[in-house]
Amino acid sequence: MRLERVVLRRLAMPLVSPFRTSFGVEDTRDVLLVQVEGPEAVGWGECVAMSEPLYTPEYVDGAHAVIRSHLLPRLQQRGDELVADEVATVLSPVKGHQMAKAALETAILDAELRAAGVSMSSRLCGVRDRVGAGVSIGITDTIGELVELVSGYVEAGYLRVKLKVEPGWDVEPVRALREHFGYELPLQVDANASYTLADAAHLSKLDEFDLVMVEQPLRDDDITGHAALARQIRTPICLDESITSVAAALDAIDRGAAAILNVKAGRVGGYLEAKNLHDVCFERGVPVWCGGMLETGVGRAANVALASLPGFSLPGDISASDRYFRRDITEPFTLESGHLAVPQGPGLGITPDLQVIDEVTTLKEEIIWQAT
Ligand code: OSB
Ligand code: MG
Repeated sequence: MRLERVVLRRLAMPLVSPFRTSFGVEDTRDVLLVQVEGPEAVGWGECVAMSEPLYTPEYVDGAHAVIRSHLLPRLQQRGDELVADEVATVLSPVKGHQMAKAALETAILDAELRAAGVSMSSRLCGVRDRVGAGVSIGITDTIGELVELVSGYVEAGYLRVKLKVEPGWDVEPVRALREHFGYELPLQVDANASYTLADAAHLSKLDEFDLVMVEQPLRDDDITGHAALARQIRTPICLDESITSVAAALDAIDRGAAAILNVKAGRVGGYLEAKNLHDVCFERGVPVWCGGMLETGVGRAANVALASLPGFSLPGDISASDRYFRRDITEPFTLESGHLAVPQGPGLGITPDLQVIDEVTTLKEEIIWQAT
């Protein structure tokens, strides 16, 4: 793939409402957008790293720096021969930085697929033309506020609700949602690593509410703890933060630490590795679903394509654009009977709106591609 220019942009995207988790509050999404340009096509990738290193060690300023100083120079050494399939291998000497690597690989893959006229969904061997939409609900000040918020999403047609929890905000809000919405509503919780194994007895109080899963109750590096917790609670455990690679996933599955996996391309270094992760889980009969990171239309398009693979048997954190943004930087994704349509056009199948992008751009850096 011949490339001539890379544009790195930082966008400030105001969220429709602040998103609160056990690790912090976000009211503006600081997006790092990667655009690669060649004579045949332009490709886009969104880096999902957040402003602060609280969810994972990566953060957006760090991702920006590692792309500029370490990742792009390595890719440029491959010259015109560079293809998306080898991006991960070329970048593998650089440890970690999966979200930065994923954004670059996605942009190059998108350009390649656009030039070839192939959609991301077909490249990943997707089998669905629409995917089930779930919604992730941040921590609210009161239970009344929570019930009102969830009512709106249920009325909009979301197929399942994920509630962010933390010590002090768990059993009572879950009880309130079950009392209000009944047991038909698929409901799950996400702790973002805010408990310890000493909380096992407390977490077992969630068992009576018939949750689809509890996501990442313990620390990222505590696979042994998750396996021990799995023996003490009935609610299935899903891992998110812990799953940084296919190898980490197999380890967690084999040790009984995870019954379900949240697949996020940014966390494992790209959509091609995310597909590999899906494939090993599918082979083993481990259900997976597509996680989200408050993406704009660029990242959302890629997530929807990923979720079209056959093993994504549970609704993902794939919401309509208006769940997060009043105005998206692509044509908005909308909810139709609880689903989002899988883009069918070449590459990501969306068209970034340069005028809207310019309006929210806080920093723009152009790099001439020099095949060294
Ligand atoms: O843990 O899944 C998570 C958002 C940012 C960082 C981590 C997580 C999340 C979400 C939101 O839960 C998912 C979404 O709707 O994009
Ligand atoms: Mg999570």
